[in-house]
Amino acid sequence: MALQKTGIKFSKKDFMEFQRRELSNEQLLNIYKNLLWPRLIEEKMLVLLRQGRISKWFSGIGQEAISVGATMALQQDEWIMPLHRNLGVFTSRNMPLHKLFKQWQGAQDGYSKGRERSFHFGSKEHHICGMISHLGPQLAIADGVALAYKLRKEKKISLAFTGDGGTSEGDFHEALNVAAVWDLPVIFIIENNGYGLSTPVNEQFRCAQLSDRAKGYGMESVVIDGNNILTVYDTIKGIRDYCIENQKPYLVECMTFRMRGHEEASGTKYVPKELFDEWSIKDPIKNYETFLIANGVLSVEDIDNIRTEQKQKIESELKIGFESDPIVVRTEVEVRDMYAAKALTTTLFKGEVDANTPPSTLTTNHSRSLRFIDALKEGLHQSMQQHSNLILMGQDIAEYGGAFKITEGFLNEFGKERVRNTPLCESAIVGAALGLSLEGFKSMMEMQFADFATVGFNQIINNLAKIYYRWGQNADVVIRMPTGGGVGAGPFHSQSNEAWFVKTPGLKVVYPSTPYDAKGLLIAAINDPNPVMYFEHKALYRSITGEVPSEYYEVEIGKARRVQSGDDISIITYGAGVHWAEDYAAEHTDISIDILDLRTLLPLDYDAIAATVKRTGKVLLLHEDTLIGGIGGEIAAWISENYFSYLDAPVMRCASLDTAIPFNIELEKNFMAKARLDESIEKLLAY
Ligand SMILES: Cc1ncc(C[n+]2csc(CCOP(=O)(O)OP(=O)(O)O)c2C)c(N)n1
Repeated sequence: MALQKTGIKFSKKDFMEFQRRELSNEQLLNIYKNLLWPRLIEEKMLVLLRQGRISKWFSGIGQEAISVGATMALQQDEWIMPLHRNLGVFTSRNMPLHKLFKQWQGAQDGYSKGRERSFHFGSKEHHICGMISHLGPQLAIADGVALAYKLRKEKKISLAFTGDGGTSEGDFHEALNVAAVWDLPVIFIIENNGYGLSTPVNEQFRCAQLSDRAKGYGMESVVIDGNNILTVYDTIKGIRDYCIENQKPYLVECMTFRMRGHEEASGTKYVPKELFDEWSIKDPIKNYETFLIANGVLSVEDIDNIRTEQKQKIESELKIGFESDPIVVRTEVEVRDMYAAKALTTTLFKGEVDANTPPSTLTTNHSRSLRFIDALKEGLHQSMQQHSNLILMGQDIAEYGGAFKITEGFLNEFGKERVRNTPLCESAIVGAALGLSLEGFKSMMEMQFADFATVGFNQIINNLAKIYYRWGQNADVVIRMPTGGGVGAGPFHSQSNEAWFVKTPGLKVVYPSTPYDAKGLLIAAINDPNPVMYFEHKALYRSITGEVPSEYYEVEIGKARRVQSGDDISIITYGAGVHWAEDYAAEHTDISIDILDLRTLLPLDYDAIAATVKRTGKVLLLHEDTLIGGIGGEIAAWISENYFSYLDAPVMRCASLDTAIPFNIELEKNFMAKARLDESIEKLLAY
């Protein structure tokens, strides 16, 4: 294994001394064919691009040895997280060119049904995880996959790529740190090609080599010649065995150069010409051919023949690739495919109940009064018993039991592997949760406070929410979000941020208001194969009690609950708002109020909303979230569009002030929607 110690500066003299080691001629030839294949495909793509037959191209010319060598060093069923210059990963996993080509054309029968561009797609069959444009998020997904391998004691590794530019993202730091702390078998490869788009490395970082950073994570690293296919192959193969044996991650910095522009339209004016001259001498393919000829493995004629054969194959594959039928647009399929269908087996649990059955009729036995927080805890506990593949992750959730003590005692019962403290790195943990999904695990991540979801926002919004639609991989993840104010906790421990997620197709957003729902909806969220943002109002944890069956049951996601019926006005609400509405109704028995608890904000229960509108004709939307952009506006618009003729008054909203949440309890009271509930209802009644 051609390893150098961490921190050794890369020197040019290390280039292109090929070491064949124990590789047979046949193996050397196989490596050559794999190395040449993406180059010839790319050369053809550049022609097609000029002819306007494909739309965009990110070139990996000059960097092929890294993708090809690394992929060949792994087993076929080990997950790889490639980026936009890694055509060699896709080709070395033997993905048929005609289908790749259909993908690049946006055809229905490509890998993403026309929904994704260039290299932003994956394939479960090939164990390739599709990138999102943001680059860095790929790295933490590799952590999750490696965790899955580790938990199953499989002798496998995951491998993620980053460019030099991507190493400045927080995601790089978070993913490497988590891999180190959890002793995960992951190989992180940096392709240092000198530029991040137009920005040279001396404007990106100050360390001598990017691999120097490994030391800060307590990780080993090496710098290698990324243009030498045998060095890459041999190094990654050796590191793979080493990391599996020792259960640890490794950082590999591959020195290389981007021989074309960032993407084909952007040019290379900012790159000094001498660099191209210098690096064309180090071309990975030319050099390997020279080596093969010099060692009698291939003749010049053999090489010509292989090139001709591959070019012919490209032409015949392209012919098939161009044969796609025009895309058939079906809106219902597009909308449906934002979510994975729930497998029948997961819906048929004993004790499953209809969403509108009152708690008292639910169970023949064992219903008792529990606090909201205890109901949550019970739902989570029973889910851990139900699903041996459910992993809990969050800050301080193990020995400490979590900031709100919801997982207290779980560690003793379920062990450290399944109840995992995390470093402060929300983005990496959401990414790792996704990685666990790739390997069939379920996970629940506890945000210590819903406010901190901002730090994991990209992974939630762009990866978890969209991955199923993009290439059919579901994100079987629940993120618990302790939310809401009324507890004097100030602007960053009290926000109602559910609306940020409600406008993101692909997520489900659940928000219980009673102990009964808290348990049943949490169980349903964990059974759901899609990403669920599970909001739990902190002020309800210990202030609300209610009947909760002791058995394992689901409350159906997407079904609202009629809290009480009335004829004068409707209050549509959720979370703490349900209790405000109930308190108001109890104090104003002369007003007949229909109260609807939404319970799920995405997807909304439009039938239940319509029913209450028809019943009263006067609707108030009540929520603790601030007014502008809150879900109340969305529901109001929907009612006006669809049920205008039933209305006897404008649809009204009662929400919190459009300010941050203040700390002082009097200021906070004034901020809260509840402070304006009386006047809102009076106004509505006056119509
Ligand atoms: C979060 C984010 N910021 C900016 C971009 C725009 N962008 C795409 S690729 C790129 C350069 C990446 O450089 P590097 O990581 O070195 O990879 P390379 O393109 O050189 O292979 C930039 C700035 C992006 N896609 N995502």
